[in-house]
Amino acid sequence: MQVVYSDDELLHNPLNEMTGGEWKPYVESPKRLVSIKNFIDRHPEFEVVDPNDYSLGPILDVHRQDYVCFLQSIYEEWVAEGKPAEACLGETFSLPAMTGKIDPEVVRKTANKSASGKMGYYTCDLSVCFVKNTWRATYASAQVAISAAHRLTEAIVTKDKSQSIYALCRPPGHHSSHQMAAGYCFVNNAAVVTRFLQNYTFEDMNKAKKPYGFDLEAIRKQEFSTGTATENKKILIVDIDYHHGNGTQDIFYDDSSVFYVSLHGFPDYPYFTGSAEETGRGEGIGYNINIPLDPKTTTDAIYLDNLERVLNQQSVVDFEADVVVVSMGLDTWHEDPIAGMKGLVDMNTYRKMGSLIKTSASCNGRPVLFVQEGGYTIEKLGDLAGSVLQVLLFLF
Ligand code: OKP
Ligand code: ZN
Repeated sequence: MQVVYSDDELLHNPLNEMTGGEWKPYVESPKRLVSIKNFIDRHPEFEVVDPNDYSLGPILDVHRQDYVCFLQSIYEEWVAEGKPAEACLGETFSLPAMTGKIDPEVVRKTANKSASGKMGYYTCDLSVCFVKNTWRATYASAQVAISAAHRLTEAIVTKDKSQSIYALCRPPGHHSSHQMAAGYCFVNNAAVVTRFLQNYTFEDMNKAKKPYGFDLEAIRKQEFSTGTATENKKILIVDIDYHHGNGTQDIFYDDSSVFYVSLHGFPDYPYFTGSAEETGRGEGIGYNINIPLDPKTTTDAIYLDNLERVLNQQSVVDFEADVVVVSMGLDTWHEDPIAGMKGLVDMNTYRKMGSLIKTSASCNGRPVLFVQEGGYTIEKLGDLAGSVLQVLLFLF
């Protein structure tokens, strides 16, 4: 199995985050990725490949342009205002201003007048701390995911037998929405690949491809390509991260061409989404399934039973996805320092998750793109990822 990875992803390394009222060491550390990469390097079934560079185009198919400019420049502006270099975090949040009384464009303009205003406008918690290279790592993480989508498309077009691939992404993405950074996430990698697969033909992808090399000035001036695909591919997103992927849900909430399914600890971060009542809106009604699980009582068997049921549920099967995107968080494991289901104690459960993703009626025979999300038991992450992917290593 190919694994797309870039060293640039390690460059985002904030010191601290504010969590549960306490200033704590940043949990989403580069060590997470180093640990998974070490595991991958020890196992010859995996082949590590470099990303290409597809420009800002595919990122801008999901995220607002003013938000992407914010991601690129906020750290420099923050420091230029004389604020502490190691604590680029929100101070106020714009929600109270967004009650519909003030024109949202006026709120946006006011917020954009200061670095703190921007932080409050474009973030919604205290886990998205910016450092000098946050954008560099975020851009790399997105290019890793897009490169994996391109390679998967190549495997589909050439009828290669291994139609699954692993995008070793960091920072993660599923809490980030069109114009919001949250939960360690800045760009929603799973959403970006979903739109990339839908909007780009294989020829578009080949045209966009150039060697990856981060150059901020060049990126700022980038002329980006856009896709020309006409038939809308259907993408099933299966989010097995412990946390609800509020960003991914939000991005596709009105969309019947993307089916979002999430199993997550509930109630827990992000605390205001993830209920089973959230089923989509407009055209998207019925294309969003949340399975909230009690972290105290969910066991290996309960988790697998829920995953099996939803992946064999009629509406998901009838959707007939062209590609499955798995938001692969590894933080359901009972030992996870910030998450974890108490009763998820058997490593075999992760092998069975992979096996369900391979064999269930909704995914069977379909190409699968694994996108790395959370997971914080640093030493265990390789084993957990390897277990999920094990069944997919030699298939199709
Ligand atoms: C990102 B991903 C818990 C604090 C939680 C943010 C969690 C973001 C998780 N006490 N802070 O989905 O793994
Ligand atoms: Zn998570």
